[in-house]
Amino acid sequence: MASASPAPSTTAALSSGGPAIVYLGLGSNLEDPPEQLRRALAAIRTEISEGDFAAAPLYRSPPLGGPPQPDYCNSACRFASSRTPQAILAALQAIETRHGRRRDVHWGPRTLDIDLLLYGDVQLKGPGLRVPHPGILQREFVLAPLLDLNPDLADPLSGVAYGTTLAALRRAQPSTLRPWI
Ligand code: A4P
Ligand code: MG
Repeated sequence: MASASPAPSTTAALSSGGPAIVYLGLGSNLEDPPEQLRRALAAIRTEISEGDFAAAPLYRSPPLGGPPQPDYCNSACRFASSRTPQAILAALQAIETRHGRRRDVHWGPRTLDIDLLLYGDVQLKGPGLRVPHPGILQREFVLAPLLDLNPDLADPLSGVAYGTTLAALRRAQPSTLRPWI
């Protein structure tokens, strides 16, 4: 499902006044996780993306935090959008709800979780929406698919390349990420 086209520059997208380049992270560990992600990626492509859509491969990773629960299927996608970050979050939550998402246990098992990881270089610190998503820097299952989509991506706050962050994470602890087969 990955696209061969080069990743557009987030800076160029916003400074030109055009659509923002948006990156999302997806996760599922209930009710056929890879199928949940494939259906969600198709819905994002047809309902939200306005172009330049690309999806990363599917990965398997052990659950980070929360109660004992099955392994996760994780991935990420990228697209251009002229919607606001808030409107994108609302559209993502509608897709999650259609996939039977329930919010009863924090970090509990879920049919589908879609996080807004990056919206160009924009920084938001509201109670209902934080961008860049605060979990990016600590999570191999987020960083690896992000870098599949664009190996040159850097943290908008610090300017540090995500590739450097991922390499440091993997030096600190062995990789637990596997292709989803
Ligand atoms: N919210 C704020 N900023 C954002 C954003 N950038 N994107 C708010 C999406 N949502 C954002 O999210 C709770 C609230 O966060 C939303 O109402 C929204 O307004 P949620 O999806 O309802 O609940 P959650 O996912 O349980 O909480 P949270 O804190 O978002 O958890 P994460 O960070 O999504 O982590 N282990 C593995 N291996 N793979 C995983 O995918 N995921 C989690 C959940 C834990 N462990 C995991 C994985
Ligand atoms: Mg979430």
